[in-house]
Amino acid sequence: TITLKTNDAVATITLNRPDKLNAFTPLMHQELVDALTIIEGDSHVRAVVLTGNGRAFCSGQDLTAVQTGESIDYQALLKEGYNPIIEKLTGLEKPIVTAVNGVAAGAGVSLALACDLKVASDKASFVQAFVHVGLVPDSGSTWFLPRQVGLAKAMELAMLGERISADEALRVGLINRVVPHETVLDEATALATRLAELPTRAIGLTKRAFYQGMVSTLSEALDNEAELQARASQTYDHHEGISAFLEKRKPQFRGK
Ligand code: LHQ
Repeated sequence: TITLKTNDAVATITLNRPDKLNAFTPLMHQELVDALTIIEGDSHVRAVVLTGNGRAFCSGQDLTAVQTGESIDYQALLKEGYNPIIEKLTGLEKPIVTAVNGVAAGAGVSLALACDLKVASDKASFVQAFVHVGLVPDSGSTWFLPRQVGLAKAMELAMLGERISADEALRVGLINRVVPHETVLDEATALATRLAELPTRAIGLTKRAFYQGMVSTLSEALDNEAELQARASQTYDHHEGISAFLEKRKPQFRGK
């Protein structure tokens, strides 16, 4: 249900159920977590691209698999199926770029929101579809949305469930870039390749610092920064960055 390909320092995960608009199944949950675990343990991988095969990015939960809320334990489905993916994406100390190649709906939007940089095709669209099936936003959407677009817009997107274009998503701050449809994977891969050449340990720690900072006081954030900076200071790339600056040459970062 997914593919994982690694090319030099960039790993690409592709959701691969195009006939179902890449809707989630329990197998896909497991395969995504497994792929992210492999990426986590592979020190050669320094950046990740996440995209979808076919005309959609991800249509959220496969609705053909859920008839009614009575027969399936939704709490367990979220805690065991969806939440570990979101925790893995946000906890991975490597930058993740998503190439939103088409429509993202429901938990498919949450999936994109849990990535660090979001590049969307000009044909992509975003819909907080949960309300249309009588559900609350899940898989992190209640956390990400108000933080990324502000509470007023988050309420509107979630309560009305209107499908918004990539341009509108860019305007409200949901994504980073909109590119011509045919180029979306290339653009995201180029961005991931660029990130992979940067000090990716520091970038991973930056990601950690931001996520911790979102739920901490300023004093806690300051303490946390000091702790993470101590770790960053131990990296090869920090020393390389300083040396290159003083020697007036281009740094050669290694991601360690
Ligand atoms: C689908 C799906 C789909 C199956 C399109 N499943 N077949 C939920 C439940 C429980 C616990 C945990 O959490 C969750 C989280 C969630 O994600 S809830 C939200 C689930 N997702 C949705 O409600 C989105 C449903 N889909 C749509 O609204 C539309 O299909 C979108 C906006 C994604 C795309 O619209 P169109 O581009 O007009 O395509 P379409 O509607 O014609 O769909 C094409 C086919 O894909 C169609 O099948 P068919 O056999 O007629 O060609 C759809 O039935 C199928 N499909 N999404 N999620």
